[in-house]
Amino acid sequence: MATYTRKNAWNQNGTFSNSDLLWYAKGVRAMQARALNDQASWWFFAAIHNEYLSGQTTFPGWAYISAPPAVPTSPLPSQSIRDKFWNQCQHQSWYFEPWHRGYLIAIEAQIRAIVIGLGGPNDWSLPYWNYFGPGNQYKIPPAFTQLTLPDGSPNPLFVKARYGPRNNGDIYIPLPPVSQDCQRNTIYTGSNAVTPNPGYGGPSTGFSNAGSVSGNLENNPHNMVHTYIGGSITSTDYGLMSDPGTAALDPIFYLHHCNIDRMWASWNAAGNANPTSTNWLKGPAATGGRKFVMPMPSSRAGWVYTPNDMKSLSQLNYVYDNLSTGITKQLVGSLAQRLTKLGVNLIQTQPQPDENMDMGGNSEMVGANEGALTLKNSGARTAVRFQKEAWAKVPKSLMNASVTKVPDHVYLQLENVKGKMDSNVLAVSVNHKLAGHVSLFGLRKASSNDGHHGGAGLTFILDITNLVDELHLNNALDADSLDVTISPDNDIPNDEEITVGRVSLHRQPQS
Ligand SMILES: [Cu+2]
Repeated sequence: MATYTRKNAWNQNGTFSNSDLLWYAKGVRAMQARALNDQASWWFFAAIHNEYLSGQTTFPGWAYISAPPAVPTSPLPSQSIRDKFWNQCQHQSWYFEPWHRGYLIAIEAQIRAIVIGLGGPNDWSLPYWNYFGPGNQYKIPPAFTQLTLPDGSPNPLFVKARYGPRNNGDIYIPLPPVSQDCQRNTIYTGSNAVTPNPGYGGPSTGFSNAGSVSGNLENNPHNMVHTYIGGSITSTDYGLMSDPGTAALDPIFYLHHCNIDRMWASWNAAGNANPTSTNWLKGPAATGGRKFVMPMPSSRAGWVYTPNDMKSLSQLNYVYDNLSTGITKQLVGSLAQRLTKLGVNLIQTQPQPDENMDMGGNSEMVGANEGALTLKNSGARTAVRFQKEAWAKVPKSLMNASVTKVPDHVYLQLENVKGKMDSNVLAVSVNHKLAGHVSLFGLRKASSNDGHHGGAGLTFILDITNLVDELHLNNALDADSLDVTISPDNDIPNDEEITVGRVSLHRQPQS
């Protein structure tokens, strides 16, 4: 059934000798030549993802973006067209994967139609940027950083506001902290021995243009790659990729998402299942939310799709030339490793059942800090105090560890993180050991009062099970608190504030 093959953008060293990239550039140029209110324009497509066209009187308002690209802010399409198509992207949600798959199919169809019209190959397909690939592939393909095409005309793939992880215009993905560990997860929504909360694909939500908790694929690599590509210089000049309301203006956006889509396909190909609940399959429209709908070259009215239509590449007309990520799932292996470390004799090991627990379903809060924290450049430090009785179950479960009594999982939660600048990554440490990194992609939207959650901000769930195991082995769990430090990767400008509502600690029993 497959007619189209999406290939690695680093073929021919990621230069314009790779004809997929050269035709992409020509397609982007043609879409950029169309007006904002043309449903087949570059600008309209970026607004389908998310936009800052009205009510924003400074950057990231689209009128304040420094060219290139020169972003038009008029003529606006009618209100009904905007309500139907714009601000659809699904984030912090189990719809993240299927919504973006349909979005890629739609822009690929637009560009393919242009390529064919210009006499190019009629099977042109969107290339992907696999930053996890060998050699130089962690760097942005060079075709995106040159000022001109081979014929000397301006390169539409070049974007000024793309600053990179060191904010100096050098665009690459730092590995680690960006990783594809999420590919080891075995549950789309929920958790088990190898899948930390809230699961690979994200928490069950309704229509979620800006939400609260990202799934593991969305959190890392997706969100991390966004903020590392975008970066920032000041609070009034940060990279387009750093914020969902400007991200799809940068042509690298679609190659990044193509890789995320490839990872999802790879995860399914490894035998992991998508949700089977009708709420997921039918999408938010089935319960009164908006429809997923895209303009198509063949249909001005738009193509309506559901997660059920997107759930497997076998139903669609494209494939990836390569689905390997170099990560294999090790369900029993990683549990065995944990138990061995805790001194459990594994001789009678039986395979663990693949439990599918809903996020937070059986978890219990076992500690918290005093309350809100403000993050400055120097970061923030807080004591997460144990709630004695509840916490006592954690060390107890560790002491009683056996093959049939798998000890608790422990999560640290940064709740209701709010602010206006998405272009940052926070490093979180517990008792001076790194617990993980989180990207603030989506922070502004999630913090604004007109957001769907009324500005609740982003919440991050860090799996600190191994760290707590380590403390237990070092007899360091008899203190009355954990010491948590949060350090920003990028400077937080003086006029900006990032707040953390609360830092809390949770246990999740495994048996
Ligand atoms: Cu994205």
